[in-house]
Amino acid sequence: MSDASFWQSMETRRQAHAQRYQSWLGKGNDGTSPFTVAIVGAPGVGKSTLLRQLIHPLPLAVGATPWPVSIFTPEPPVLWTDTPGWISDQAPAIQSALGQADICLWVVNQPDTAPPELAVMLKDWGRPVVKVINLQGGAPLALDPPHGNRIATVAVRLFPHRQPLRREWPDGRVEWDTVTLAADLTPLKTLVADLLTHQRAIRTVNQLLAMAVQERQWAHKQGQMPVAWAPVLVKSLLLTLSPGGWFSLGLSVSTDLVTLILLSRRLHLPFTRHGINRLLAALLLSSATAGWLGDVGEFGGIMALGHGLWGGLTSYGLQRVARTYLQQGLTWQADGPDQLLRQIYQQLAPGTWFHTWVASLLPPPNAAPTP
Ligand SMILES: Nc1nc2c(ncn2[C@@H]2O[C@H](COP(=O)(O)OP(=O)(O)OP(=O)(O)O)[C@@H](O)[C@H]2O)c(=O)[nH]1
Ligand SMILES: [Mg+2]
Repeated sequence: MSDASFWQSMETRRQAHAQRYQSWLGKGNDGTSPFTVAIVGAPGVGKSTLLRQLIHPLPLAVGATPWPVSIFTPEPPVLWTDTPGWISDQAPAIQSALGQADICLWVVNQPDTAPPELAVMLKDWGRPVVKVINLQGGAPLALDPPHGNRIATVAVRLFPHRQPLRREWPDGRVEWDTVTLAADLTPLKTLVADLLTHQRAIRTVNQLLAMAVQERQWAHKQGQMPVAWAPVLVKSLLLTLSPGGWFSLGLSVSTDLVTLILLSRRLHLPFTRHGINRLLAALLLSSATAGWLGDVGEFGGIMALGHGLWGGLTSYGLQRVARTYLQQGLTWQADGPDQLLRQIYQQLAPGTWFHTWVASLLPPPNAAPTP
C-alpha cells in the first residue's frame, strides 16, 4: 500500500479531471458524504444480525427490514446501510443503496442460495465486495480465492449451535437451559478494520472507475455516429468549381476548419493537445494535397472532377479521424481515469486485496468499450 502523499496526489488529479470534464461527465459523488458500507443478501440470511454484531452495542431490529436503514457510527466515521432481503420488488431500493455505497458486505448462507440476479449485479458493480458466509453454527469450509471485485470471502458464525447449560441447585434439582454463544466475527472484523483504514483510497479508485466507465461509454456512443455527408458534398462541389492551385488549398483548409468546428460543437469534442495534433495532421494532409493536385486549366473537366473527388474523400477521412480520436483520445491523456488507475496499480504490492481488486478494474489493452 502506498503512502498518503501518493493517494493525495491521485485524489487531486482525479478532482482536476472531474472538474475539467464535468459538463459531459455530469455531477458525480462530491466526496463529502460519509464512507458507506452496504449489507446485501437474500431474505433472512442474517444481514441485520451481522450488522448488529458488527456495530454492537448499537440497537438494530432483527427480522424483516422494510427498506434500507442506515446507521452512522462516528468511530470510525462510517454509514452502515442494512438493505431488505433481495427479492425483485426490492431491487430498485437495493440498487440505489448500492449506488451510494463504497463497499458492500454480501451475506450468504451455507449452502449458497444467493439469487443469481444479485450475484450478477455485484459482479458488475466495480466496487469492493466482501462475501460473508453465515455458517449458522455449521462446520468451517474451504473458501474460494477472491476474484474480480470480490476482494475476500469470509466465513463467520453469527449464532453458533445453542449449547446446553447444566445447572445444579443445592436442593439437588438439576436444570437444563440452552445458551447461545457469542458470534465469532474476528476475521471479518479484522478485514473490515483494514478496509476502513483505506477509506480514502477506496473512494478514489471507485470514483476513477466510474469516470473511466462513463468516458468509455460516451466515446463509444460518439464513435457510432454516422459521418455527416453535407460537409463532404459541399467540399467536393467547391473544389470541383475552384480554379485549382493556391485557391483550392485555401478553400480546402477553410471548409475543413468549418467542418471541424461544427463537429466539435456537435460532439462536445474535448480538445486536448494529443487530439489537436492528430486532427491538425489530418487537416494538413487533406488540404495540402488538394492544392498540390495542380491547376485545373491544363486538363479541364477531368482535373476539376479529380479535385472534387479528392476533396470529398479527405473531408470524409477527417471526420473518421475525429471520431477515432473521440473513441481513444480520452483515455490517451495523462490524467485520464484509466491512466490514473494504471498508475495506482503499479504502486500496489502484488498479492494484497487492493492489488487484486484494482487489477480487476483495469481494461485489458485494446479492450472493446463497454456498451
Ligand atoms: N440459528 C441461527 N439463526 C440465525 C443466524 N443468523 C440469523 N439468524 C436468525 O435468522 C432470522 C433472520 O435474521 P435477520 O438478521 O433478520 O436476517 P436478514 O437477512 O436481516 O433478513 P431480512 O431483513 O428479512 O432480509 C433471525 O431470527 C435471526 O435470529 C445464525 O447464524 N444461526
Ligand atoms: Mg434484515
